[in-house]
Amino acid sequence: MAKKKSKKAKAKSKPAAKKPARKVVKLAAKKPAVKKANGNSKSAAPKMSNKPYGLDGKALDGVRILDFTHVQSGPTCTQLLAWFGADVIKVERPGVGDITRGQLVDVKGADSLYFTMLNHNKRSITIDSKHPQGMRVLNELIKKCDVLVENFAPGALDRMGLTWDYINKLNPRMIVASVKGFGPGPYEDCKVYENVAQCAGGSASTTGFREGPPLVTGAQIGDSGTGLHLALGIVSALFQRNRTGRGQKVLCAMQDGVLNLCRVKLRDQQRLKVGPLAEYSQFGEGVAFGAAVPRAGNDSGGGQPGWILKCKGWETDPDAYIYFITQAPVWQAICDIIGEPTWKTDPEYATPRARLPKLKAIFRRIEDWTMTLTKFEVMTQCNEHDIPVGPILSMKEIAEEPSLRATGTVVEVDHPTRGKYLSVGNPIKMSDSVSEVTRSPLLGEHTDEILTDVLGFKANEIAEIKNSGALSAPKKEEKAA
Ligand code: CAO
Repeated sequence: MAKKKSKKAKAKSKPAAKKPARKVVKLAAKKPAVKKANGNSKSAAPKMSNKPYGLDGKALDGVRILDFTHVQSGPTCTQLLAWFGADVIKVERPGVGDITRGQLVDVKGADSLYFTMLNHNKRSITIDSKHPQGMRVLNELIKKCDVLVENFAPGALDRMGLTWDYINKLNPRMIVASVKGFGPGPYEDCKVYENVAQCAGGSASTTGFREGPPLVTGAQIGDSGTGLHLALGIVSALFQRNRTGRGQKVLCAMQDGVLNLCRVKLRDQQRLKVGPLAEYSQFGEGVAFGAAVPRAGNDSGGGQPGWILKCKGWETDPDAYIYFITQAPVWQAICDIIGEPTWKTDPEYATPRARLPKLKAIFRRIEDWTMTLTKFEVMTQCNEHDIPVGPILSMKEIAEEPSLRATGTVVEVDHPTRGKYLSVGNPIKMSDSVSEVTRSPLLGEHTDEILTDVLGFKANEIAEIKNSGALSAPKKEEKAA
């Protein structure tokens, strides 16, 4: 919006030649607000807490999330926000809920681990969003919440009647955050799951061995990766709202999220134009490069050559391997540790450039040494010399690792219908916002308390809404009809 020019600005814009004799203007003695690096004025900064760190609430206390997410990408995002203290109200379809409640079920009659591990610290309310009384409840929730997070198929939220214009009118401060498979463009209407995103975002094409087909990774970079991206977008939008007073749309396309994580491969695509990628082992093997970045097997992602090597017991243990990096500054230590001291000065081995064409043979020689030791023994010996190595840890070993339990990265959670189970806690540790992991909600567990405490409905109104059927599963006969 164009602003009216101030007197001072008008005077400034006059041509220099016509400028009157310089007048000394006495500025008011009022102290200007000191601008801090974050753009807030000092006077707006809250008084510093004198409570001990970790005992003055949580980072997102007071933030309320209308959580319309399901499956993995969206729930990852809202679970993180809940761990940071947001009140996350998960809206689920009556009788059904998030589809993952019933997927990959391991304990009959109980919510699956798929669901419980992605929905900690949330509350659940069941609402049929296509029922007029359901929409009545949703309208109130929109007014009472700060953020709506959803990862429905493209268009589903609009079809419910919850368009941006509608939400923005009801609550102009609301942030509407969405995960979609693709951003605007030819594929924007497509439904997308994890592996589709891995393929469309450049991960599959660059993962696996050169001789084999593209591979998807075990890390859920499409779902959980995009959920992480979305959480950052939401927190940034909340921060901006402190200044602007208004909400905004936040969109994370899974293709974009995966590509962001594959950034180094787009780097390599451009480097191909100026020559072969010398750090890829196919260079040393004399195999020509094509038009696109190839799959690099277990080559190191950075400029330091690395490979996965067998360790003692590999014949029977599929995880008896170690990732070994021949970092240039510790090359001399590597030569000593594997028993090839002459390689330290031999011009055929002494420099990274000389080693590049023979990396395969060098790693084979290092493997002769690693195969004499367990992966943990290799790690101990290498760490003494600052040689970077990574033991291939199985999920069993990770689950049993005491240090991960001690930090709360792996936590044991109790659940009323399934009993104790292991989960991954908040991987982001904050000294003044400590995360406790509480169990996921049962379907609709908090419906009454949300209607009463959050939305302030009176008993007769609650009865009216409930009797309408908007919060419960349709009866069998209705379903069949
Ligand atoms: N009350 C009434 N209806 C509800 C409801 C509620 N509380 N919650 C959901 N629904 C309805 C939706 O309105 C939608 O109905 P319409 O198609 O008639 O508009 C319907 O449930 C199904 O929603 P959906 O299309 O999102 O679900 P799906 O199982 O068919 O698709 C998925 C799942 C993940 C492919 C799709 O949601 C999607 O592409 N999401 C975006 C990308 C994404 O997040 N993918 C990652 C998922 S994790 O691997």
